[in-house]
Amino acid sequence: MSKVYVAVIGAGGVGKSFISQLNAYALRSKKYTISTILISRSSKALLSKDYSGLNLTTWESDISSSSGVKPPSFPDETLKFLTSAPGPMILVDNTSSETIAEEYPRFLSSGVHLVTPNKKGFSSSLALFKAIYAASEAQNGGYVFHEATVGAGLPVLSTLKDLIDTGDEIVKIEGVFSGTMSYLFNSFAPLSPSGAEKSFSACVAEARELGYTEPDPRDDLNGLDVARKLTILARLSGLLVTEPTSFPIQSLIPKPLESAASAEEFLAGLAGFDGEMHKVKTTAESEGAVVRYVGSLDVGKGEVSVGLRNFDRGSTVAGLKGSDNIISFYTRRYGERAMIVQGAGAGADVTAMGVLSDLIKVLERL
Ligand code: NHO
Repeated sequence: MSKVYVAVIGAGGVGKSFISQLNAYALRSKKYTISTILISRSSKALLSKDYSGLNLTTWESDISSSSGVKPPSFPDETLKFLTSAPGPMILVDNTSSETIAEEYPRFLSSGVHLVTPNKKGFSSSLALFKAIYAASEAQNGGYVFHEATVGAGLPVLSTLKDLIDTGDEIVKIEGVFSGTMSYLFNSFAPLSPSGAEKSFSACVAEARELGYTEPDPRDDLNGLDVARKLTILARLSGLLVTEPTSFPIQSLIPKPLESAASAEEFLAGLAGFDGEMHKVKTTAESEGAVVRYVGSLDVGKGEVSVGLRNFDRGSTVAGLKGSDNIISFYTRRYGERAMIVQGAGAGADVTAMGVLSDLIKVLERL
């Protein structure tokens, strides 16, 4: 059995689910002994100072008890602790912290492997993106995998890599990349309307109550989450966009509500703009189409865009259900019919699955 060490930073929705999946994997693995030596939240952490490993069944009560200590400082103490492990070390960043992402190159250069659903490192400045890959590809650099940064557990980045590595040519990638936006438009402009029509603001409020949106829905409606995903896909396809804001992003936040003081104030004001979204919806309907929020990347033309588009009622995008994502790869080999990846694209369990499958990829390469 090979012994491998794992450190988990961030134990919120995805982090908790990841730890539970990791525990189950470790128990059934006949090949690897996995020792988790750090679980860190913003203000409390569990450390296995002798590297023997934490108890992944009781960690939640342990971290809130006297066993929970102040997290080691980041990056210095954390890096020292990780690089002193007596075997291969995998860092799992389950936060959305930019500060942590900025230190990825240092950890990778020190031979620490990295898996993460955190989009920041790969979709902020191009310099950071390049530094991460340069550190990983240098001699003795750690492996880096971030499948869950696009489409949660769906095989989006691994599919893109396989297409490129086997010599296919990416022409265009497009689809619905946000579980929140998918849910929102599938209920606002359904393919088969049933009963009373719902206003856009009512759909946003409902999506928020069901936990599909960020606590402040503006963080979904501004389109930046989708823009970050498109930035990652563009860069991995060879289109080196400089920032996630360097291409057109259609925000669904009415200008006057950008500065609303709270999510509640925003939602209350949104009803005043329902007429505009209703018009968008009925215009699409009059053309036999439905409106959806999509991202599109044209590698040949070097264009990326994020926003509303009308889709023919018979199209696959129009037929999406719930909060599903759909990503179509148009390539030289697959042609106009595209290779399509579709399924749940948001939620803690499916995102954690993407993170764990990346960790297994690292194990298989050690
Ligand atoms: P949480 O629940 O806020 O958890 C983050 C935790 O990190 C918190 O407990 C916080 O205290 C801790 N933390 C922050 N800074 C820290 C620090 N310096 N040290 C230690 N701990 C720290 O967030 P989630 O939902 O668990 O998300 C975790 C990461 O996964 C984020 O980077 C998020 O962007 C990413 N992610 C989540 C989802 C999802 O469904 N929850 C998805 C992808 C990636 O596929 C999903 C998706 O795209 C959803 C999207 N909104 C959509 O399509 O609609």
